[in-house]
Amino acid sequence: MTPPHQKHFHTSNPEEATAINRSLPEFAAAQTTDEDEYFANHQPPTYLPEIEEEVRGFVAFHQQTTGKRLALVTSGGTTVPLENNTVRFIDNFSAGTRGATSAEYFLENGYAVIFLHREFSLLPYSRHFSHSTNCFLDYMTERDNKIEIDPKYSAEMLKVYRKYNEAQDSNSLLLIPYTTVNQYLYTLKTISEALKIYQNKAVFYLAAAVSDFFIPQSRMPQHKIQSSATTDGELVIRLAAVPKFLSRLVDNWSLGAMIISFKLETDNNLLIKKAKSALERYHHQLVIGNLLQTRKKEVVFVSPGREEWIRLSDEEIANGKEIESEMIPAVIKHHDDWIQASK
Ligand code: 9Z3
Repeated sequence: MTPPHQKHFHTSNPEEATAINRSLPEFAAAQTTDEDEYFANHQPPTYLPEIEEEVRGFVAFHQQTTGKRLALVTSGGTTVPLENNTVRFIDNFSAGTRGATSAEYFLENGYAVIFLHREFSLLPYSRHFSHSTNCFLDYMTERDNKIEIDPKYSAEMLKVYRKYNEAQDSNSLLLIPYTTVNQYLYTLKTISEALKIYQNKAVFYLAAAVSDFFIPQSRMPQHKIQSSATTDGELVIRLAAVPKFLSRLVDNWSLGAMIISFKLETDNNLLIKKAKSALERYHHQLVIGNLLQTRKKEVVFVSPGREEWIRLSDEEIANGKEIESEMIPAVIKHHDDWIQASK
C-alpha cells in the first residue's frame, strides 16, 4: 500500500490525446557516429588492459590517499603508419616540450599527473638534459679516475633531481606511452573512463599534436610497400579523416572533468576564429591557441566570452623563463572556477 503522503503515478495507460501525431517529422533511425565506427573497425593495442590496470590503480591511490587533483597531460606527435609491419609512417614536428614542461608545473602546483606521451619524446625532468646536448655524457666529467657531474651543471641538476625524486616518492607521476594515432585514441578513451570517478577534480590538458588524417586498417598493406607495386614510379596514398573525438570525450568518456584542448595554427588570422569554433563545437571549457612560430612566446586562452593572452618578453625568454610557468597557474584558476561552478 502507498503511504498517504506519497503520490501514486500510473504509467501503464497510453496517453490518448497525444499518442498519434502525424504532424511530427519522421524520427531518424539511430546512427552510429564516425567515432563509434572508428572503434568498431580498429583493433585496440594488445597491452591496453595492462595500461588500464595501471591507471585505475594510480587514480584510486590518489583518490583514497592523497586527495590531490589530477591532470591528464597528453604530449607529442602521433604517427600514421603506412604499413602494418611498419617501415614508413607519417609524423609531425612535436617534440613534446609543451606537454613535458606543463606536467612539471602541474606537479609543482600539487597535482598528480598522468602523462600520456609519444614514446621517446620529451619527459618531465629528464627533458632538461636529454635533447639539449649531443649526449648525457656531455654533463659528466672525470676526476680521480671516477666519473661525476660536471660542477658547472651541478646546481641546476640538483634542483631538477630533487623535484624529480619528489614526484617519484609521492607516486605523483604516471608515464603512459603511445606511438600511433590508433594507440593514442584507444589509450585516451581508456584513461578518460578510468578518470570518471575523479569527476571535476580531474583536468584534461590535451597538448598532443594529433594527426587529422590516417590510413584505416581496412586499407593498410600488411607488408612494406614495394616500389614495383607503384604506377609510373609514383606512390599515391589515400588518407581518411580522423574522427573528431573531442565531442565523445566531452559527452561520454569523461564525467565532470574540466577539458582543455589546444588549437595549433600557422596563420595568425585564423587562430582566434578556429579556437572559438572548437569551443562552440565541443562545448568544453577552454581552448589554448598557439601559433607554430611563436608557441614558446605567446598563447591565447579562449573560454566562453573571454580571451586572455599570455606573453613573455624577449628578456624573460633570454633569462630562461618558460611560458608554461604562467600558463599552468592560469589553467589552475580556471580549474578552481570550474570546481566552484559545478558544486
Ligand atoms: C599544441 O598546440 C601544442 O602546444 C604544440 C606543442 C603541439 C604546438 P611542442 O611539442 O609543440 O612543444 O613542440 N597541441 C595541439 C595540436 C593539435 O593537434 N590540435 C588539434 C588542432 O589544432 C586539436 S586537438 O586541430
